[in-house]
Amino acid sequence: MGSKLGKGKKGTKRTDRTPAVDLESAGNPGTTPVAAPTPSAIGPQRLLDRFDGNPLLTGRDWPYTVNTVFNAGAVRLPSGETLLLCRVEARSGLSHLSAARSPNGVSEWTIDPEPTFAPDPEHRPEETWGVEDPRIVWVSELDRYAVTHTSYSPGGPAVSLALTKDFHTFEHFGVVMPPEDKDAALLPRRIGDCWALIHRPHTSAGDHIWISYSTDLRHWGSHKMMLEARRGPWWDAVKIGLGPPLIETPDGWLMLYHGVRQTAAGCLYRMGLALFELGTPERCLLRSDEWVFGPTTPYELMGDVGGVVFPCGYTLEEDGDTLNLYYGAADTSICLATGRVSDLLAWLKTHGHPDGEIHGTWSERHQ
Ligand code: BMA
Repeated sequence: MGSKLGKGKKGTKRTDRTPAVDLESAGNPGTTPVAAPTPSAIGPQRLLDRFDGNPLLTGRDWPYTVNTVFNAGAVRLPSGETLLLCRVEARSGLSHLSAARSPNGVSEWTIDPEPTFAPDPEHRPEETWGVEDPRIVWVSELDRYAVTHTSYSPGGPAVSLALTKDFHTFEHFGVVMPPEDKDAALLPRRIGDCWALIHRPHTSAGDHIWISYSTDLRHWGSHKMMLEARRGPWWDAVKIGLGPPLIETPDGWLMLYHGVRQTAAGCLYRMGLALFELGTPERCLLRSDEWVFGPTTPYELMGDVGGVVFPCGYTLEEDGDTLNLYYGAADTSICLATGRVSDLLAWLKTHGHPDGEIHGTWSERHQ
């Protein structure tokens, strides 16, 4: 029996997306004319609306004593339930993963009464210091969910892979990318003959996003850099890493990635967008110069690590377009923001450009 939580909130409430400048110019003929809003005036933050009932889950909701819960992988189960595989940080500082299930993705959470996926250092020494930050992908060919997560030990953070059908038992593949490496997700299908894994190795040359290929999910090669952290004052200058698993669209694989900026007050974790070629996913078609989602609310600015939004999972509604983005806030809670894949893509097509270049808009390049 799990712990049942009912916050009594039904569905996500989308706030009015119409920008204030638009209302001023359209509705007040007597006032000084205001220029029509440009796309940048509308603001990328309008692409995602925070759920009014945020945070969805905190450590106080847990059926046992914990420090915090954050950075959850997400999936919609065949039953229609939303399952979040949550990173749970114990008061020791070490993390494990626990499943929370909800009929509507926002309330009435049933949380596993014990850790769903506890570290097992005796059999998996790479988990001596815990398991963190899962991403979940349904892989039809395997008839399994692929869970990629950080395994942490004195050897450093590494990427591990496990397969599961039910989130009760897991088949552990062990470390698939050695330290230091994090922020990994599998693509849901093979590219040609190969599985593809996106991950973020830490090297002396920086923390960039890479993709690697394998025919058996155990031996990985053909490593290629996919997206480079920028430098200097950029919002994604210090390091970048994959957010949730990639979203397949007719235009390419849509990536939501986190970028880190080091400031005098600490690090800021924000989210940006990039698009990659379907058949050659290491080829970046478009990348946003601006972040689209960043910490602004008290629950994102204050907590164990303030100034962090860290999405690891999403679900799509039946229309295939409405996006429920689950993110960790301030390493302290699990929150939800909703948007539309089509809006993110449209914004990226007008605001993005091929990585490292500025060559006009998507439409200009595709005439
Ligand atoms: C990253 C990861 C995340 C964490 C973030 C902010 O390096 O460890 O788990 O949310 O830092 O602290």
